[in-house]
Amino acid sequence: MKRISLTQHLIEEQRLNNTIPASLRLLIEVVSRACKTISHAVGKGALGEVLGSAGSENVQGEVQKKLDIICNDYLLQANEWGGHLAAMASEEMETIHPIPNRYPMGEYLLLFDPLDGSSNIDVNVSIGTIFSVLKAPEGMTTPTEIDFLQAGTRQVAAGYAIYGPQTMLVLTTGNGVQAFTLDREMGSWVMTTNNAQIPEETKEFAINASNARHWHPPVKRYIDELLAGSTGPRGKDFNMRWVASMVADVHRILTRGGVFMYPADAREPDKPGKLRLMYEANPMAFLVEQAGGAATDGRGRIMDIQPEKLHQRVPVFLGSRSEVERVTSYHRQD
Ligand code: P6P
Repeated sequence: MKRISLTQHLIEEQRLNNTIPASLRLLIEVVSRACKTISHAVGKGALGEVLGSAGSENVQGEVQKKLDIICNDYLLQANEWGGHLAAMASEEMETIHPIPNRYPMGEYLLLFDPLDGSSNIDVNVSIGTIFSVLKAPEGMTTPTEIDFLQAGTRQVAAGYAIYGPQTMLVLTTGNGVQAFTLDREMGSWVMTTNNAQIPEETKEFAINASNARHWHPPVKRYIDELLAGSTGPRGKDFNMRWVASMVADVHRILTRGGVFMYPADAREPDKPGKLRLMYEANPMAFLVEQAGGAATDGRGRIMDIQPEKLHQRVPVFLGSRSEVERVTSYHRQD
């Protein structure tokens, strides 16, 4: 079977389908190259002297791993000089990172979680890089945080790299979802899935069940029904998975269906869940919707949310459309 490379796919999207301009093609190529570098660093593990804590905390108050910082730097360095970006934002940086004056400023804003699931790094479980691309507002001269506060529907591209048994890049530019597997011998991304589709129905759900006693009633009702299986109102048995690496859980759902949930709960009533809107929920929601699935915060479409803060959190329910619609309807009835 003749497979095409990421480069050929992007050039065809630009030239044949006219869906992406050359500057966005360059941006995606640069990000994909940085993900290859990250894959190499992650793959070394202890041999690379890069495991363990960095002894610092990020803006989220989370302990940073050495690799969190290394991978953040890889993405900054790779994207600074190309002339395609105006600024970047990252889970690992409190404020935005404007392109240095010595480089030309481009028309895009890049947001990323450089190494999502980093609690899994030291135990050799799949982790990933998540990215989201927005256009800088017309007439913007000096980027500020406010320029990033755009709803998820304004994303022009989104994707993730997953560093697992295979290293893969999963991407959308608004024209379906394509997956590329890294051919390590050639150093190239090769398309292995074109137009990924999430099955409407599923028997698999993903949630951190250790938080069950803290869940709000709509989540508790929904999960209790799944656990009741064929003896309960759903009339069928369900299976559970929880990798605690959003990229790995979402990749499984994009591959074979399922529903992923990180709800708000009673532990911290003012905290709307754990996941961040701008560089985790929005890019994953774009991918999931482009693959025929759904993504809500329990009440409304995640991609319709008007952001107020760069690092704001949001409850996440995403995956197979029928299940997301069901759990969302339970919230609306609450
Ligand atoms: P918990 C990883 O730290 C992350 O941000 C997501 O990748 C993952 O889905 C979630 O947190 C896991 O959270 O509370 O189960 O450890």
